[in-house]
Amino acid sequence: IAVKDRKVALFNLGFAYSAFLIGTLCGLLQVFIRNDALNLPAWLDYYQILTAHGLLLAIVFTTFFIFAFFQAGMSRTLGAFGPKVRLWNWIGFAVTALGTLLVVVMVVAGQASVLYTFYAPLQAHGLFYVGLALFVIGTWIQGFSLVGHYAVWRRNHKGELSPLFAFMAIATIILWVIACLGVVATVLFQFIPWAFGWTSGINVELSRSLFWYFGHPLVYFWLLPAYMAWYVIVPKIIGGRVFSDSLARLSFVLFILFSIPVGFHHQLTEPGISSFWKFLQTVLTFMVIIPSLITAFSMFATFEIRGRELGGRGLFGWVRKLPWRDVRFTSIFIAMAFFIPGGAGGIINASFQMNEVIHNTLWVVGHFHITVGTPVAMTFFGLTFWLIPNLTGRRFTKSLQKLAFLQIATWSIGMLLMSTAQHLLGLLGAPRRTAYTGYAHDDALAWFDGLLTNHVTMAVGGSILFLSAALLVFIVIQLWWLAPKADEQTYEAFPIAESDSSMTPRFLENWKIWIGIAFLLIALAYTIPLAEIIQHAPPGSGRFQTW
Ligand code: HAS
Repeated sequence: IAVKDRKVALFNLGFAYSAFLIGTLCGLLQVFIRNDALNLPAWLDYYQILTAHGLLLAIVFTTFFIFAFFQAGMSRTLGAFGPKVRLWNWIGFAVTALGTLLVVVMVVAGQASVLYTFYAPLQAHGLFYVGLALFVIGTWIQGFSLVGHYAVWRRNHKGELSPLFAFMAIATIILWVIACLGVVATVLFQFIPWAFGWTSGINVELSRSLFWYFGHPLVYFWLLPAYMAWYVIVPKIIGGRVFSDSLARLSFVLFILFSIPVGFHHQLTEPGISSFWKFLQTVLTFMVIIPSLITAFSMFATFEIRGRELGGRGLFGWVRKLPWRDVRFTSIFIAMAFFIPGGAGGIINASFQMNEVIHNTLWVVGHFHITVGTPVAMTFFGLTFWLIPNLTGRRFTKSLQKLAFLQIATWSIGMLLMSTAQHLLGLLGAPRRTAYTGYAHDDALAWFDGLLTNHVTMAVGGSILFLSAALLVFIVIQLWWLAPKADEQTYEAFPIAESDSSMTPRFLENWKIWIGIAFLLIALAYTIPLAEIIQHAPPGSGRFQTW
């Protein structure tokens, strides 16, 4: 990576890990509150901490990390940034950071305890929404400057497919920009006027629908960079190659098409949307499972081919040949393994009728801790172990590698305990997002007394997770400032696997086709139901719903 391009990536990482430390501390407080072991002082609110926890980890940590990864990877695969691209990356970073600080100040001030999903009828101070708008604009500036870098590369390499990393980064940015249109619309036209008192009410159903138009693809904005690591980085670390260049590109294209017109699967219990449109979006949700199945298949193929190259025999002999002692690989492998139950849980959630059982219970919290909280987060940890040394020129020493193993082991155990308890408690009816966990009823309290179906188990898992997070931040600080400087031989390279694109159809990189089809699907899934929602409570009708 060009030396001049390293700094902006490092600044993004610095923000990411600061948010990570505070966010995980808020998580620790959460599990103790739910376990009734902690009573908050009057000036601190349960929902305030829950909002901070969700925002700092799910939104701030992920987004800043993702842009650091993209900036480093785009510079690595397409060459050094030009001065304009570099400048716009910095401007974008500054705007994103400014928005984040404004949001955080409002949450700390107790003016924005509206949870990370922030849809109506909960209302925050107007400046919270201004902060959100700045955050999105900042990410767009960073995203578009990377698109500019890519456009220059394509102009200079007419007729060639771009490197797989760059292709995937651009696909993710396209997904992010289209997804944000929903949240931008609700923040600018609904929340800001409402929160500053310029309008008397807000169409609640519309705000929730626009939020989830954004909220579901948001989870793929987190997942796709992890998939980039799985497809492009992991094969290099294990000494192999990308299994299939075209399959990898196809799966990313499918995410652009199917990850957006599916938001209603978060709203299956809401009466303001008719069943037909919920059903249609449920079907489309099942389509978005396919690229993940493609990814699972590609990963197994990559591992098996490499394991056999290394001499593995028999049905599973190749498994033993994989480089288990390399924490850069092992961390990401465990992350992948967590996504098998994580993805299965998602399929349960998306099944229209079964959603009735789990909606608004702790099950959902369990689900997202084994999707974004482990497959995504632990992949990011695995990347951190070499990305920071790569950017700072320090060594990932043997003793730090041992600590890294301890860190991923504790994260895995903590998450296993916490998320299993959350799933099971959810099935027994424990609600999410409330400090009143037992319905103050003896029967309900008795259900929650099992070994795993217990808020104490959840708290034990949560505590191990916080220790693991603190350990990770310790490793990050070492890799940034304190580890010995690397020389030419020990310098951590940015691993990019070879991907044979000679047989890959060129149309896979024709973005106009995919963006066009994506908008068609969005129009199909959303036009009529959104029109109906607006019709039920048109602006100026006095029929805005505020509770
Ligand atoms: Fe989800 C709720 C449906 C994936 C995150 N989800 C949430 C929420 C979050 C979230 C944060 O339909 C809560 C939102 C809130 O606050 O209310 N989810 C799905 C479906 C998928 C899915 C169908 N979710 C994710 C991912 C997330 C995420 C990814 C974050 C990154 N989700 C739902 C639904 C709800 C929901 C409903 C609403 C529930 C409600 O009522 O509130 C699919 O994308 C999943 C497909 C994935 C697979 C797995 C493939 C496996 C792979 C691993 C291969 C492993 C290898 C290693 C190679 C089919 C790729 C081998 C190792 C060995 C040991 C063998």
